[in-house]
Amino acid sequence: MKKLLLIVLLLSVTYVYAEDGSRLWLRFSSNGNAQVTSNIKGATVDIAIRELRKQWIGAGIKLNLTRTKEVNTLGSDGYIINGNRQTGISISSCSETGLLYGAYYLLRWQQTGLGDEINVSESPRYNLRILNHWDNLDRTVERGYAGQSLWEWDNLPSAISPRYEAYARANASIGINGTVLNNVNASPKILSIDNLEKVKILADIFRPYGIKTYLSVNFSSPTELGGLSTSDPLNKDVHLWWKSKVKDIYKLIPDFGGFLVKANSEGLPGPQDFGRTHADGANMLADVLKPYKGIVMWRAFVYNPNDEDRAKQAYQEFVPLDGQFRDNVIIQVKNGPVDFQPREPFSPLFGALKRTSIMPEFQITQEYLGFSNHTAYLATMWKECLDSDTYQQGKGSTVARVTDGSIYPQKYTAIAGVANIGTDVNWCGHHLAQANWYAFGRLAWNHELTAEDIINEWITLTFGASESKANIQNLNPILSKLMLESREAVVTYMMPLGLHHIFAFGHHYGPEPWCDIPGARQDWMPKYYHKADVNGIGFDRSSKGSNAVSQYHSPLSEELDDPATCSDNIILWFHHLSWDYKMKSGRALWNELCYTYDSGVKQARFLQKLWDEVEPYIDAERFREVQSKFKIQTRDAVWWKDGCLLYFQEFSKQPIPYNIERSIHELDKMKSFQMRISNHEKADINQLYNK
Ligand code: GCW
Repeated sequence: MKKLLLIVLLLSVTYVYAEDGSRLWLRFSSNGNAQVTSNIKGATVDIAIRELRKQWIGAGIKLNLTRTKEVNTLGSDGYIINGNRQTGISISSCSETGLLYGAYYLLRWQQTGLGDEINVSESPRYNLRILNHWDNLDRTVERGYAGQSLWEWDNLPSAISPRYEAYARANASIGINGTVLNNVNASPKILSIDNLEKVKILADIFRPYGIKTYLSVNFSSPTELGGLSTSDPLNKDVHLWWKSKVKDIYKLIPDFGGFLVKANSEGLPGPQDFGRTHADGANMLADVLKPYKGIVMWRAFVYNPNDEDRAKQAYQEFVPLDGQFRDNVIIQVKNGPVDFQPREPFSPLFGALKRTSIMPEFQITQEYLGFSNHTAYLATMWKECLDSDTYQQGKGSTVARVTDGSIYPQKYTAIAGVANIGTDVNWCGHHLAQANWYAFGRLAWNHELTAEDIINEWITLTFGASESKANIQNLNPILSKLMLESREAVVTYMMPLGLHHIFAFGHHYGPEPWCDIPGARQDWMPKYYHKADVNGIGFDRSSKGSNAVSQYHSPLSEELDDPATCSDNIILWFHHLSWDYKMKSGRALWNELCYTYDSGVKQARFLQKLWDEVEPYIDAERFREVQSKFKIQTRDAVWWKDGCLLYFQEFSKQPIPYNIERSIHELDKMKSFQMRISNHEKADINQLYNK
């Protein structure tokens, strides 16, 4: 009996200290001993007090949380913190949420060890910082690689998973203040009363953490759910149906955030089915939400299988509607004009819509960046987009500034990230992918932070608590180098020189530049994008081709139009170049392509080596799990290089330079190989390589 007890005890100790990644970056000490007081009471400030009491180290130190109108200028989420670690610190804000954000700032500050004096004043760049979950009611997650959906629809509203609150806390700690619970490919059923009662429970849990709940809606809901004969936005009954639905929602969730809508895109219904415009559709919903201060996030991800270059279509569709949207409509625009490729130029809609609110949409889940197998720290990619100059109102009109209200007045400013979260114990399917959730929140709060600032902070918070200071000092430079170079490595072996969308049809994991499905939509086929032929490769979007360059403002349009000035890392996005075209390096294009793929493989190996270097400085569990992911990533990089080079060689008809690595695969075998990965599964690597 004693033995058994001992075993149970040992097991529970191991369990408590197992580094399974479930605690994310929230590893503050739990020996708090400060005195925390506040001049107000409330559910949100109570969380701030609880967090600080539990985690702020400083016996006898007073921490004071004050709600005061004096800091109104910082907006409702902003705060001021000042004081001294030794003598006492005060946080002031005009709202409870501001106090909660201040508390998390303080805990981060304690953890990252920045000295004794504190004197900061913070307010977010975007008012609405929102996660989009592509979660379905059956708990599958579209493009999700971290298990099932967190939302247990079958058990709600009665059974409540402790993960709901943990999720809210993690988001609040990085300033995320909104969540769209369900997939933009929305089932009308989400709006049934039964489901809304479940949504209410989640909203109630998220509310004290400052998080508003939103839903994606299907534009045909009046027909599909309500039984009406039409969903025409200008039809009176349709309007009344939405009005009463919205009333029901606000009865249950008085601070409901609003709707996200994917309409007339990839087969989903929308106002154009009734001869109406996107503005007609969005405004009808905006009008019914307005009395409750709800908003509509209307996606600009639209393209049709016609002769027009897919990359141009969203701009063509939305620019003529500029100025026609209500002030509670925000057009949600993916960072690039095609679809979350590892590198895209920014969408030309940024800055071009001058009288319409617009918000960036980033993809945190790695649909086109190796799922949860590859390491790709995405803050570098998002910064590339946010810092891009649109020139729309002169030099310095960056994507960040044309969306955050600095240049154009917007009633609401917002930013969205497609979540990479699921039921996996470590939340994201890969320990290092947690950094992307973290980075999205931090950039949404302050897009001026650098990718490097954010990763250093994340490393200290995520690996710091369980390790000694000395370890963190050793770990930080290696891991931060790895993370900062990781996305470029993925770009280099997946889409060198701007080659894009050559992913395998269906799952978007591996390469399939040869893919040809008779009768399939051409703009879903890799050949539509790479256009390889005996003369050369690349999509001609110059003024001699589709002229997509003309959608960018001068001088960028001219820069992109000329291959001599267009950056090499995106050159085949904008140009079809001959195989012997002389690149800026002096090499012919074919050789450059070979060298670039090869350097992608080398970069993947380098990341793998860097990871092995961190072994002495982190726990064995996370080390091993990530190490095995790097094996997969490196094998995949070789697969990309071999598959693409051997295939494109059929067109270039030139040898692969001898000083790059020999291929280890046969093209015919690669071509006949069908990767059987469904959207909802992780890539099964045995399927990939053992065939
Ligand atoms: O990239 C495509 C994805 C779809 C997704 C769509 C979108 C939710 O492959 O799975 O659907 O984008 O953003 O609407």
